[in-house]
Amino acid sequence: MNESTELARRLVLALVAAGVEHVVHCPGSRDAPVAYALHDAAAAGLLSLHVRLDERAAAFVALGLGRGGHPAAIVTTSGTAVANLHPAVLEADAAGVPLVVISADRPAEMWHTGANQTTIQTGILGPSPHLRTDVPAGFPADERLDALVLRAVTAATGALSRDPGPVHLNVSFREPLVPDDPWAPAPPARRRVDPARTAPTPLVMPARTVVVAGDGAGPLARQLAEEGRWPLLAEPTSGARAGSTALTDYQGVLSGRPDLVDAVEAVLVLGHPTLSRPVSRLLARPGVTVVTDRSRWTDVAGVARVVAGPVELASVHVEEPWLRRWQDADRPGTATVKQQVCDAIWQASTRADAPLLVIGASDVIRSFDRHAVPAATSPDAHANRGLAGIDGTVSTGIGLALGTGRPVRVVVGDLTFTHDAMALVRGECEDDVDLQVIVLDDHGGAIFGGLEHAAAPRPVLERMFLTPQGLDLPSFASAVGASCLPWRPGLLDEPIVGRQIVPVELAGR
Ligand SMILES: Cc1ncc(C[n+]2csc(CCOP(=O)(O)OP(=O)(O)O)c2C)c(N)n1
Ligand SMILES: [Mg+2]
Repeated sequence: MNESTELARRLVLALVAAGVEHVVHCPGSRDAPVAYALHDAAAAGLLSLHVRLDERAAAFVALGLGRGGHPAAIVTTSGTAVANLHPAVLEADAAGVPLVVISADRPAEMWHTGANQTTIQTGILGPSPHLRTDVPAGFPADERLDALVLRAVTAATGALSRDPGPVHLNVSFREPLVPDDPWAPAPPARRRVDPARTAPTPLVMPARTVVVAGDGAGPLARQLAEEGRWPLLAEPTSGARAGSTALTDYQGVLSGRPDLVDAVEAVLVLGHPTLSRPVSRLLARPGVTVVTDRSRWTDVAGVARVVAGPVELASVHVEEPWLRRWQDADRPGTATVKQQVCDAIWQASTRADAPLLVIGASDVIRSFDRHAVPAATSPDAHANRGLAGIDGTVSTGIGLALGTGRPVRVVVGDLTFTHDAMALVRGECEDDVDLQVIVLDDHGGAIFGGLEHAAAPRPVLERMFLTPQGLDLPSFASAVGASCLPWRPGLLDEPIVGRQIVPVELAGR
């Protein structure tokens, strides 16, 4: 067997052994040894393979797989292909999502020679990868490679470090790049590192506490708020915006009722809150306790006491009127059409067997945050809040659908959609996904019209900030083979079949 084929086959088996069940592959020549090995491994039922043309979108597909609990690897050829992974790698780092990057490279003797498609790929993804290494051509294709891959996957999942994120193996292949024999691999024995276990830390909090649940906080935030009978200020993708203590327009309460804010004795923070300035001000006060399961936490003002999760309340002194005062103050104003649509989508997403929800950055997630009324259960809602980019959102939804096998509803603004629209192209050999993209079209970046830039002269605001793109959504849908459905609330009760674009025309001009 030739050297590159041997290395690629062992690499693929090592990924499977370490628990990687999904691989996203982008075509090229230098990564051909891995392409053949992946194809054979998928044919043998060892992994699910997804092939995508555009590395930038592909990396967000892999990120979406990781978000849905299916840590994925992405394999690319050399050159600019690798640099296209950078946005998703940054998001994976900031949001703590496992992502295993494998870039193919030419052997070191060809670096700095002007050889085709050859650049310096060592460190090309900057400081983001939690483990990064070169795997030179001729690296022993034995248990030493298995161990390296296990280390990389363990670093990606954060099983030991509590710091999940991206890792990068830059693997060089020497020609020949084509296998000279067929391969029918058997499943390798699973190797995994058991996660560290921690007993719950007892937590003592005063009666007048409020709980802030940012992105990814999880159900513990809701549980603590309900045990302590504390108001719960939960973002849409916290996984905690539900139950008897969750408020709807907590931003409105924080801005409009300084008496309540002044009475706060302590703030308990879980997850990564980013959506509102009133919450940022609350988190800059004394008495903030952050509970974190990761080795990172959110404390922009630098004032917080930090407690490693999980936690349990040591003793609870309930002061029932405290919660009631907040609930009485929670009176969302009249909703805009965008906000009404968001609340309708939210309610539909709380039903049993509802599609998974992906929420785009910008004004869209803030519309959910102001107006989505908490129900008995929280939707399974995701957003790329690590860096709050408007890129890769459709691809993230596709990855979630591929990993979970469930339909996904993506709700985005018009610019966020346009940024990642080509992700809706389906390769002719690839499985389709059940993915509905609801595009809240207000002709540009409405968020800027609500910021200080609204004061700019209209032509400046329009050209430099709003930047309407005028994408013709029905024509685009037909160009990529998706269906285009007119918006109506009843649509939310119907099953999602195939790729669908649902334009919602909003007054924006
Ligand atoms: C990759 C990236 N580029 C630029 C930005 C800056 N940005 C934030 S919101 C926004 C406009 C988004 O507009 P749209 O998706 O239509 O949402 P809307 O605010 O209109 O609801 C831009 C350009 C960003 N967050 N991410
Ligand atoms: Mg918009």
